[in-house]
Amino acid sequence: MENYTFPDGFLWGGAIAANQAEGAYQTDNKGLTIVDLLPTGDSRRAIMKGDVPSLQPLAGEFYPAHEAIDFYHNYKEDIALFAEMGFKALRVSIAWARIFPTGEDATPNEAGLAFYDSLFDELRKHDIEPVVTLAHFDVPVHLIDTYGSWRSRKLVSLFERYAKTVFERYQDKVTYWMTFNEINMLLHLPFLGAGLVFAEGDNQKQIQYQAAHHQLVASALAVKACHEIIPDAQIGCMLAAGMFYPYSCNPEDVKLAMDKDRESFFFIDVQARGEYPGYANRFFNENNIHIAMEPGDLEILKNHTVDYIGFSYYSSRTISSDKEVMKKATSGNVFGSAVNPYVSKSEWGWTIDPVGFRITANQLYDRYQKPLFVVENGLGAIDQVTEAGTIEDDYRIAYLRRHIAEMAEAIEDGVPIIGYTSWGPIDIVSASSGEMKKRYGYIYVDRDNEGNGTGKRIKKKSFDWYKRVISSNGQQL
Ligand code: BGP
Repeated sequence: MENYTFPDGFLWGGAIAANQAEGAYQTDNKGLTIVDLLPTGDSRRAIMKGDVPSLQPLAGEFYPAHEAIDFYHNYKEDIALFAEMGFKALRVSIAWARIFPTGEDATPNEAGLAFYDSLFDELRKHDIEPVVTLAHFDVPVHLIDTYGSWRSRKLVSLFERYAKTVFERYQDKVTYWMTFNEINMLLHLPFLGAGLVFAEGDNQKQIQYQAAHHQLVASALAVKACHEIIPDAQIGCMLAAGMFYPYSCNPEDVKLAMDKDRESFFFIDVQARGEYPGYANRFFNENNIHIAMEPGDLEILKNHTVDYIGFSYYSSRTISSDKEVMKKATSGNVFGSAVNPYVSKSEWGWTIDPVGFRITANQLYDRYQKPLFVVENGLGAIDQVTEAGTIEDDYRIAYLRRHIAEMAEAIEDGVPIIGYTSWGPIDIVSASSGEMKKRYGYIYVDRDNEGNGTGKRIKKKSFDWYKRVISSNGQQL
C-alpha cells in the first residue's frame, strides 16, 4: 500500500456502546433502557421502527443487551487488550439509566457514577483517551412510559440534567464528548434512535420531527454546559453518514440524491451551523409539520454549535427515480438504498465502498468546515474459529486497509480528521440484528446469538495487523 501520512497525535482506536457491550443490565441499580426490550430475530426490527407500542420484557425470551459481552465486569481485561494494540482512544457511551435509573430520579445513582469513574481511570492508566457518547440508543424505559420519550419536551431538561451531572463528575477525566449517536437514525429506526413508539393514527413524521427538535435543543444545551463546565473539552455531534449517489445522470436522480443527503444533513446543519436550513422549512410546510418551539430555542441552537463532526461510515448509498431500480433496494439497510452494481456487499447486504468514505469525508468537511472524527467504521462478518483456535479474518483486514487508505486520501485532500475509532474492536452485540454472529472485532468473544459460550476473548489475525497500523501511525496498512 502507498505510504500514507497521518497527523501526529491521530487518535487511533475503537468504539463500543454501553448497550451493546456492558451487559449487567440491572446491576448496581441500573434502570431498564429501550434496548433491554429488544429481542433478536424478526420482531426486533418491528420494535425498532416503533410499531410495537406496548413493550415489557417477556419471560423466557432472550434479550442480547441483558448480558452482551459483560464488559461491565471484564473491562479491565478488555482495555488491557486494546492497550496491547496501542490504542490512543476508546469511544464508549455512558448509559443514562446507570446514572439516573428512571431518567428523572431525585439524585444520581452513585454506583453508576463510580463504574464510569473506574472505567475512565483504567483507560487513563493505559494512556487511552476516552471519547464519550452521552446517548447511544438507550433511553430509560421509564421516560417512554411516562412521557412518550423524546416526543415530550420534558426530556430536554432531563437530558440537560444528566449531561451536566456527568460533565461535572468526569471533568478531569474526559476531554472528548459527543451528544446523540447517529442522531439521524431517529428518522429510520425511531424506537432505537429516540425511544418513540407510535399508536394507531399517529402522524409519525410530525412526532419524529418534533422529537428531533427536542433532541437538537437538548444537544445544544449539552454543548453549552460542556463548554461552561469543561472549558478545554471538545464536544461533537454524530451522524450515520454515507453519501447518496444518483443511480444515473438523469437530473431527477441527482435531485433525489441531494434530497436524501439533506434528510441526514438536516440534523448536522442545525448542530454545526446553528439554524434550521431553508429546505427544512419548505419540507415542513409541504408535509404539514409544525414544530412547537419555546422562546429562546433558536438562540440556544445558534449560540451552541458543536466543535467537531463525528460520524459513522459503513457504506455509500444509491437512489433512483426509476421504481424498477428501487425495487432491488437491499433490505439490509434502513436508508432505502438501491443496489450499486459497481461495488461489492457484506454478508448482511451492506455496500462496501471505500472510495465513498473519501467522498463522504470531503462532502462533510466542504459543508461544515469543522474537524471530523471517524467514530465508527468496520466490517460485520461471520468469523470462524479454526481447528487450531485461530480466526483468519483477512477479509476484515482487507476492508479496513482500503477504508483507512481512503481516509488518508481525504486527509491529503485537506480534510482535518481527529481520529479513527473503528466500530466494535471487540465482538459485541449488533444493534440492527441483536446478533453476536455479526462480528466486527479484532478480538473474538466466545458467545453466540443465544448468549451461550465461555465469554473467552481470542485475538484474531487482524489484532496484530491493527497493532502495526497504529504503531506505524498508518504507514503500515
Ligand atoms: C451503528 C451504531 C452502532 C453499531 C453499528 C453497526 O448504527 O451506531 O451502535 O451497531 O451501526 O451496526 P450493526 O451493529 O447493526 O451491524
